[in-house]
Amino acid sequence: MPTNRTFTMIKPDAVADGFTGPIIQQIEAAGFKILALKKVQLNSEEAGKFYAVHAERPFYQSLCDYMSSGAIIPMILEKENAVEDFRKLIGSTNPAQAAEGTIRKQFARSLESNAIHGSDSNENAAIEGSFFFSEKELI
Ligand code: IDP
Ligand code: MG
Repeated sequence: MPTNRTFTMIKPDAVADGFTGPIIQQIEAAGFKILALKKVQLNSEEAGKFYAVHAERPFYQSLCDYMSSGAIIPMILEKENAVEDFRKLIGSTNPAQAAEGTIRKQFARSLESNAIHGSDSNENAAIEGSFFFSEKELI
């Protein structure tokens, strides 16, 4: 994936809470173009694969249960400096510490149920994007 792309998922809490529309509105208003988007539900094994990098962390099992508990909206986004700018838009992992106006501050329930994912590097954006989408699905 080129360096002007990032990968995101609206997580089960935010989808269930009816925040899909407001979150996508803020993503587009911030200048990101949606190249690919779908609604899916992972099973716990798939969630475990996606978060394999966190397998040794104490919250791993709970994170996999949460991420497979309901629908998610994965997307591939395009913008100059996409990875860094998107991490700024979503805010800190813990919504209690996220800056005012960030997506996590506005829409997240908790540290675990924090509304949205954003890739942390160009390399991970490519890996995570290809977990959900093939090149021909990017328009
Ligand atoms: P990030 O999503 O901001 O990159 P990571 O450290 O990569 O944060 O953690 C991945 C996800 O795992 C977080 O978005 C959150 O859903 C969950 N998580 C992170 N730290 C904790 C924790 O201490 N307790 C419970 N869940 C956590
Ligand atoms: Mg992360």
